[in-house]
Amino acid sequence: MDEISTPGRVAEPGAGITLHELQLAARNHGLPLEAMRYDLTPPGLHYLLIHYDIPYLPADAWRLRVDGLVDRPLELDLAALRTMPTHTVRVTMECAGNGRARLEPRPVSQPWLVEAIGTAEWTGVPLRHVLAAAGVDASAVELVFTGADHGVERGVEQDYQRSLTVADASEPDVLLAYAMNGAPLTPQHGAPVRLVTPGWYGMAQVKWLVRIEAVATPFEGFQQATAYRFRQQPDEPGEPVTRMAPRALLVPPGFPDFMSRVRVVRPGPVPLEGRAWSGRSPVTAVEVSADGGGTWFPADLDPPNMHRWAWRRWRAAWTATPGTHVLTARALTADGEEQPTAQAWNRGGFANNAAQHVEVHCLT
Ligand SMILES: Nc1nc2c(c(=O)[nH]1)N[C@H]1C(S)=C(S)[C@@H](COP(=O)(O)O)O[C@H]1N2
Ligand SMILES: [Mo]
Repeated sequence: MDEISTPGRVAEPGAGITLHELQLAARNHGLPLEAMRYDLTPPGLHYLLIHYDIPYLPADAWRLRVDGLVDRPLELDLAALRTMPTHTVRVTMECAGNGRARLEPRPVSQPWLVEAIGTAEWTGVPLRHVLAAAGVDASAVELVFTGADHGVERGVEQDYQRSLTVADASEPDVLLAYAMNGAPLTPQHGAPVRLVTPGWYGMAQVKWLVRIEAVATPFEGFQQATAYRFRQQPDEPGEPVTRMAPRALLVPPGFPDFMSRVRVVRPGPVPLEGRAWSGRSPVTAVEVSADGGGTWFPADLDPPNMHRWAWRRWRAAWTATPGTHVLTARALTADGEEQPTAQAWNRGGFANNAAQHVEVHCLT
């Protein structure tokens, strides 16, 4: 029983990742960063994060219950959902734990470096249409979303559940998505229907959605009130993790060393490119450094486009000289938020958007 009631912990200084963390990392893979060249992440390359097991949920047996404080409780099957108005949104999604493995001390959990990202076009029914059909009562303050997956986490047995305020849930781009990049959802991404909340970290985007309940008081479930809080001490309530902090990443330049993945380039011009995004205010500039953050120069950002919630490509020119270099990039947003070069530590290891460092060896 010890195994299943272990409280959240941070690793001893210098301790390597555990076999439990390796097991999580093998199930939940990241985006190979070279795939950031694609505007839309090809199927199978989008990162994955699954707390428990992928539930077996055949599409023809699936039902979505909408109940609680509503005038007309609903039970929808996939055919009923598909008769409702559809909308497609391009969304860059990132796990709130992205960057966790670089924190010191290291919170013990899924050990992401920087690769827990992906960009997909999600198609489905805007949630507000379903809420209107059910008639959410004025006394409701939140909607609780329940997935079909079940597990135990730090001793608490649970279905995966998250909530949104009625206002957040009614945003026009919040979807009950049944397609990803034009194809039915795959089992690992939440088939047959998941919630998509553009701009939010991944934990809000409940997969294998089977129930939406309108409730009169803020939801206090595990994934809302215990996990996904910014805390320095285990016993403080903490602030909730919500929207994605700004981040820029480089498409790895040159070619990799197999084991270390250190990059190798030849002397001369090396075109740099990458992506930048924020779930808060839009990214308006990216800066690049070739000396580990000592000096910065501006990158060229692709023109703003219609995809408010998707990453933007940036490019920069760099001339490599023999030796070792540390490339880094940082995103800046319209409201003046600057991606930090130092990490902001918290016990859960959330939202560590410290600028990425890419070690490059230039041959002679
Ligand atoms: N039902 C359910 N929904 C879930 C999860 C889960 O474990 N169960 N993981 C969440 C987390 S933490 C993330 S980061 C995203 C990952 O979505 P993806 O695997 O499609 O990239 O799904 C979210 N939705
Ligand atoms: Mo996540």
